[in-house]
Amino acid sequence: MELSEVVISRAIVERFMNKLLSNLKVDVAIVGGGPSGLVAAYYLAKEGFKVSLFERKLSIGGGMWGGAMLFNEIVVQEMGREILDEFDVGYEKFQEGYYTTDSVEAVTTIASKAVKAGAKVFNGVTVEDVVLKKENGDYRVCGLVINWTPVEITGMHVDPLTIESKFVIDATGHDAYVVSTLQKKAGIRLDTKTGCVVGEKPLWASVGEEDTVKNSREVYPGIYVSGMAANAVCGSHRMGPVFGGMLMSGKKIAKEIAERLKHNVEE
Ligand code: 48F
Repeated sequence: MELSEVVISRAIVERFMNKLLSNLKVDVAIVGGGPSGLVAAYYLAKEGFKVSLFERKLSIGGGMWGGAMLFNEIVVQEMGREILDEFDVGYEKFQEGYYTTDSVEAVTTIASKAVKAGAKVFNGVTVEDVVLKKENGDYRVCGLVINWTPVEITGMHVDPLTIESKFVIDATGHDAYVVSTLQKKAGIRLDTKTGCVVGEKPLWASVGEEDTVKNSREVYPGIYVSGMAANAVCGSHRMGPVFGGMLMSGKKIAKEIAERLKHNVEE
């Protein structure tokens, strides 16, 4: 069969446009495709909610690919083992309470489960801002402002598009980009001890890991933080190449958001 270049191009353009059009209004818009964002995407999509995930880079997986110092193995402590089991990620016991997994297997398996569960991933897309509106007298985050990453990198003056969502998750890692931008631009008070982004503390694995799950929550109406962004926003420690907390943080907020979506957002 003689292949038609026009058909190939039309197939891509039409399919992508349909995907984008059907994701302009979603239940949950997730920013960042690291471990916490991908796990949250999986659990929410599995419950039947409409979930889209926006990732600045071409690849999803965030900080998992490189293990530690490019040694591509990651450690998951007892806390996160249930996620490895649920996602069917192969792992080995190193010693009591410590498990290791090949980081490439972890990323590809977790990402595949999230996508197969129905989450739509838009890669090469940078979230530059949120949509903030007054609803019933109170401000609430109602969506995302997105643009192509090459537009951001080249600094071209090109206006963005917007996504409407019932909830946003900032899963952008150490920078906590979305919540930091919201706080700076809107001058609002976050639900943190200072009302602002408190900032990340130096490395302490145990405390950082426990806190990343505790801190994964709604920090302003309509916007949740997860993973390392949760500790950056709420002021706790980084934890280095141990991933149980990241995985469990995604599961925790997915459960909370799912409950709220089931019982109507405003409760
Ligand atoms: O950093 P990242 O892996 O986030 P995480 O889920 O996990 C943190 C761990 O990888 C590691 C750690 C382990 O204990 O501390 O650091 O908290 O993934 C964040 C993703 O968000 C993307 C970024 O490219 C990365 O893939 N991202 C960041 N800012 C934006 C963004 C943005 N403005 N728009 C879209 N994607």
